[in-house]
Amino acid sequence: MDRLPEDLVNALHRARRIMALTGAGISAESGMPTFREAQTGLWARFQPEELATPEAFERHPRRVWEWYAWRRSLAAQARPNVGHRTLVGLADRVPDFTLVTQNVDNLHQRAGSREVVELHGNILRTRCSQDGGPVTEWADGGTLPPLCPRCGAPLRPDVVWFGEALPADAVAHAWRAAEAAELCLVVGTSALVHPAASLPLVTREHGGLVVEVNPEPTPLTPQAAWSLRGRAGDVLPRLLAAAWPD
Ligand code: BV8
Repeated sequence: MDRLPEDLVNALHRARRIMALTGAGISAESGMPTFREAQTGLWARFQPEELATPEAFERHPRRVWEWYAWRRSLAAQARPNVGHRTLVGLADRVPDFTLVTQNVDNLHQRAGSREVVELHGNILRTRCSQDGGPVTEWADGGTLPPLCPRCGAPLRPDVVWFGEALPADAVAHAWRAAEAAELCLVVGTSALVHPAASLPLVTREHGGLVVEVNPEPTPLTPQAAWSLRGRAGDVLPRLLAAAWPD
């Protein structure tokens, strides 16, 4: 990634309302496999899209539960990286900053981001597959998935699977921020999953500009005013330092 565009640095410094949308790529430098990278080890033979569905949980509840237990352990071992931390620094400098993530790894919160709009839930939370309510403790009855202490139904991770609706409050919050944003900073997403992938287009429709940070081009690239070919951990700190050199 060579020099940062001057007009982008100025727009960043001047912007009063910014929305950041992050995907699995911002956690790649924390050692988290991105969602579509070939899965490793035991999980290599499965496609994430075929595991992250209600049908998979229905047919193979133990397999799906253990896949999330594996990913939860990866997330717990991972540490937020400079990309996550730079977004905390950005939030301190921009009057109205909203962080929206597709990630379920809780790394933004661990980096210090205070308000994180979680479009796809959070892998550290568990809920009852029947009443949807949160469950923080359960007996180890020897079976997997564990059973809800309230009603006996299998427990599930508090994430949004393919074919499931996103949390209405998160969607409303994200859409409001996208409409109001002067800049939508899109970091580390393949821009394939909807409705999240539509958020930058909402900013554009309302006269805002899209900035993309990704080592690869994506379907969003043609819509971006700036598409910075680089890794989040390299580009984001440089953007922050250039826009706020103090
Ligand atoms: C819904 C939680 C309706 C679980 C996830 C056709 C067209 C449009 C939509 C659809 C369609 N067919 C089906 C749909 C709907 C479907 C969808 O979008 N499918 C896609 C695949 C076409 N969407 C849904 O089902 C959604 N629900 O529509 O419901 C509805 C409405 C009302 C009532 C009932 C139903 C639900 C979608 C949510 C699914 N859950 N995650 C879990 O994590 O296990 S999505 C999953 O993908 C992850 O959350 C992930 O975040 C998300 C997006 O992936 P990315 O984050 O982009 O990650 P990816 O690996 O793809 O890319 C990484 C990127 O990082 C790459 O570009 C790479 O270049 C870059 N990168 C790598 N290293 C770095 C980097 N970038 C920067 N720095 C680096 N170092």
